[in-house]
Amino acid sequence: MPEKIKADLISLSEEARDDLARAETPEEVEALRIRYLGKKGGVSVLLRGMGGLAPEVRPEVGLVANRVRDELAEAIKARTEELAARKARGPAVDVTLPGRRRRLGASHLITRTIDEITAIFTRMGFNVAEGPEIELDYYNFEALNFPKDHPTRDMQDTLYVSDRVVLRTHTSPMQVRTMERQRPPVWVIVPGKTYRRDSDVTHTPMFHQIEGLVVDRDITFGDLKGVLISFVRQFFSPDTAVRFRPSFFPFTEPSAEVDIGCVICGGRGCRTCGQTGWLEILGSGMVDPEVYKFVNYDPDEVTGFAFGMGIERIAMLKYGIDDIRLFFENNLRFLKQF
Ligand code: 2NM
Repeated sequence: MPEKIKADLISLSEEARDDLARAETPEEVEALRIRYLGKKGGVSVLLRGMGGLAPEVRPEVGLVANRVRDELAEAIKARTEELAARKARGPAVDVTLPGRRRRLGASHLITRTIDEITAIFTRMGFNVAEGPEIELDYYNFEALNFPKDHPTRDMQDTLYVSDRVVLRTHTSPMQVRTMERQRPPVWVIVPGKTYRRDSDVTHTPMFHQIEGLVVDRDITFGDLKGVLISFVRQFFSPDTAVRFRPSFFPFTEPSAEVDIGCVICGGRGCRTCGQTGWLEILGSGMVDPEVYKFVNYDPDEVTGFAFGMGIERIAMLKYGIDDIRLFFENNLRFLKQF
């Protein structure tokens, strides 16, 4: 009989310790204290059974009961302190876990195309200039030899800020500013945002251009052809077909548009090239002597050529994109393809 009570006390003690190890809050620990050590708790109930024991074995059982009670009280105190300390430490941090990877951003296809074109021209000796998008009518039209009644000046095509101020319709005004500031030789390209009142699958009100300008003694149309053919073959491919077709711009004379063999059909004729086998990619020409008058260059001393291209258009052709608006929707599933 005493052996039975002693065994019960010991297994009660073990059960209490297991429960205690699983207790995660002070409330759970308190509930266990009441269950095992309270007036109606497990240890007290067992000790009440001592009444049935022979007087000479009672001290021996009492000794075990006291030890179990003291040890449990000690374990409860330890668990309470441990939970308090854990709470004070805050949430556990496993410093051995691998770090969280940050997703890297990437340059937009338009930015990358500008960078690529800029790199081709800087390798040929061009400098890069940037300037205001809000521009005086004087630099955007007047100094570029646009007649007062030129259709592009119409409210239909140009975004006016006031009578004298426009959102630049091309980056050429910065080339006039460059010529105002420095004497020849000038080798400059101007990338940047430009604005026109236009909106459909091939036009957006804001788009990007790169224009180039070379002015020095003895610059010829042959220099223009050499620079632009070299550019086209570096940007598209070394065997791209190139042709120069007469055109007109107010600020160049003579003027030429540059076509490349259609990158879609290889020149056989398709929807993209309108069955011609050719795609127009840029405009160019020898700077009109009239322009030099505005910047105090002497047309008898210097000659030069200039060219301009739309970045979106050239990127659409290179990457086979059929709607310009895709560049501005910021749909990552589109942008991540390139
Ligand atoms: C083009 C086509 C042809 C051009 C001319 C000038 C300047 F300032 F020198 F007169 N800048 N850009 C030019 C010439 C631009 O874009 C289609």
